[in-house]
Amino acid sequence: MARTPKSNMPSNGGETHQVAESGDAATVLTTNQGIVVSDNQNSLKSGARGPTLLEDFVLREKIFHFDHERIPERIVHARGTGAHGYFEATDDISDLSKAALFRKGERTEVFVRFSTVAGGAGSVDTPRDVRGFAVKFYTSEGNWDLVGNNIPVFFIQDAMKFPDLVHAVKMEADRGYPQAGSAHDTFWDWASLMPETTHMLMWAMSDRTLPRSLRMIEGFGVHTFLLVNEAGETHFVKFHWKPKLGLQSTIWDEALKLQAADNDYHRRDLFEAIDAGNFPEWELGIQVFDKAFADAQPYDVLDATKLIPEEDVPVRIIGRMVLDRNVDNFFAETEQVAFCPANIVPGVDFSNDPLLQGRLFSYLDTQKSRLGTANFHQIPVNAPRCPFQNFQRDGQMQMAVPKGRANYEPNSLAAHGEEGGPRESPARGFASSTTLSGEDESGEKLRIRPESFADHYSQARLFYRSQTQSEQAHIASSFVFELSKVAQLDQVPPRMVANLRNVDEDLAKRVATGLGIPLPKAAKPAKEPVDMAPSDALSIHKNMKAMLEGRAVGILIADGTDASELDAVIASVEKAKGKAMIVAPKVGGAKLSDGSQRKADGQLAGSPSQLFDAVAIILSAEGCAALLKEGAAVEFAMNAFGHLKAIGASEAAQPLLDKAGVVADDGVTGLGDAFIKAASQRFYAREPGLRTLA
Ligand code: HDD
Repeated sequence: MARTPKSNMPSNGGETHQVAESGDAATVLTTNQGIVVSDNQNSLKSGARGPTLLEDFVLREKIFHFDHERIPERIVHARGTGAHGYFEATDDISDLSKAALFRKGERTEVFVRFSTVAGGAGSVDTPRDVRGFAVKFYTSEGNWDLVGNNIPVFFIQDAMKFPDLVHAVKMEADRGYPQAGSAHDTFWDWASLMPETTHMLMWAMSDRTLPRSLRMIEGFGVHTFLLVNEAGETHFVKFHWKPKLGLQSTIWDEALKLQAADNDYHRRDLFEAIDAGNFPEWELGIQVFDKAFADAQPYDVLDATKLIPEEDVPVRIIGRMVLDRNVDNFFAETEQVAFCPANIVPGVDFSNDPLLQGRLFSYLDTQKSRLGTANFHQIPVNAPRCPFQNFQRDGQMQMAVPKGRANYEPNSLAAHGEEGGPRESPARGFASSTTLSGEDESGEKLRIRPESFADHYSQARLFYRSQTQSEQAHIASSFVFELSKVAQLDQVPPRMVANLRNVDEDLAKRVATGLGIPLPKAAKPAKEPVDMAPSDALSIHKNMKAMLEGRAVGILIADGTDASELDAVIASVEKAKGKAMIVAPKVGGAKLSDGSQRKADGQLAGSPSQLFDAVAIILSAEGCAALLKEGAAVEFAMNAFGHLKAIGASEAAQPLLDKAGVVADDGVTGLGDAFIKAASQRFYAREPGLRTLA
């Protein structure tokens, strides 16, 4: 019994058929072979209640394709989010690099993917974790991938140790947990046995790993690279991304509560900002230095566990990057984008950093396994925007259709009037320049770590001593938190604290006291640490910008809220370029003092204050009385206070503040200008009165 459903006519299952309005080939649903589908609801059966027929190619194709939708997730950095944009060179560095993308005024299309490291693709956005910051520049001379992190150093010095690091930090092999976090036995067992991780651990235990927004993180190329100019002269270089919105992190309790409030906090924040036209922006900076400088340092510039203090080599800004377009399809673009540090353009080159050298192999290899074919470079998000051609042929999922017989060279096919294919260009081609970098490139074959990599503590100490008191307390407390999760309390934490004694005696004592263990003997360092001059660039607190731009203010209202007070707060938040979000007990909104109904952006139960940078609580006496009975309202104020945020409140809201334990300080204000000023910052001085930090 054939059925020909009409537009939106319910089928026998009560379902809706949405039928193409016209026969236009572009709007009708088809199979992958282009056959128009007449019914996308019912499989082909022998009789209305009979068995489904194998002949049903529409069903088979649909299920077959669905069965193969997932591809292996990235072994690390599986959870990420991406966006398109452009890079614009703003300074002339032709004396340093011949790369076309650095020509002043040149605009280059980019794709950026931010990620967490340890968690799976379905994990949350806000664990304590390093953030990946990978940029693909589609330059006119080919693709350059700068695959960095939001931390300028790394856990290990040699790529040989990468699988061990990743095995130790990811969920434990036998039990499959914990997901997306380093606070467990195997990570700290490994890390405490690897003193070279100490500097990176200081960063990982700091608030750098708890960013408020991906728009508020720095990015670093980590390794020392080379810049090469037209004359073939080389300089060492480190790359830095500096966010226009300044640095901002959450605090630990807030990050934990964010995991409950919004698993997608960072990707939503990035997507919505771009969608609203508030395009995130970073400056690209370089630290350039020569061999004489490198040789004079107490550390080795080829060691990825070391940074170069900005006070020693200032960061020179040479361009800006703007992310101005969200992806159209998450899988096609963000999931399939394939970064390879080996993708490099003339004018930039690799150094002999042994971690970088290992990465040059690893990424190409992983893309083949993840994307299934050596032709992954043809996927639109990966394909260069400049012409590319060679004699590589065939392979799975070959999309190009090369013409003619020229799939080898040398050939003389052109002499017979045939297409001879492309040829190498010594003048324009990439020529490795490492012989000019002054590094050791000859000698015996050795499996050895250079002596110059032996100091594992001086820069960890530099980092710790460059932090504010509040930041130091956060670092000490994170060590205590993470090591408290380790089951072998008598083994691993003492070993870790023994390492920390080489960093800073006070830090080691705080961690030991916080854990309630005796202070162990200091570990014997491979090389005695030295004191370096503290660097302000390493502190988040010294690099925050007091601004509402890019930040959100949550405004709690209820029935009876004064309409003019509410409108005034919204107007002043928006004037300061912040985002005002109304929260009410019901998403339909509240009936204001003037009788009007004001819709809410979020329902109180689902919009806790951790989602916002500051809160305003605008209530009438009756509204406040009603909210005193709502746990979520009390927590709204309590957590905003606990997370060191500004709270601007109407007078009638005072009983709610009292119940929430909010006490007066600089961050607790009325609703006027004082609130807007306070809302642009956090109140770290409040914290010692609120919780015990190590
Ligand atoms: Fe890596 C992914 C950053 C060391 C092997 N890495 C990956 C991504 C970032 C980084 C941002 C995600 C890229 C994306 O969004 O698709 N990795 C780093 C940094 C490192 C580093 C800054 C040290 C300075 N990585 C490193 C080493 C190895 C790898 C030493 C192996 C020897 N990394 C990989 C990988 C991944 C990866 C397994 C997983 C998915 C991918 O490559 O595409 O190949």
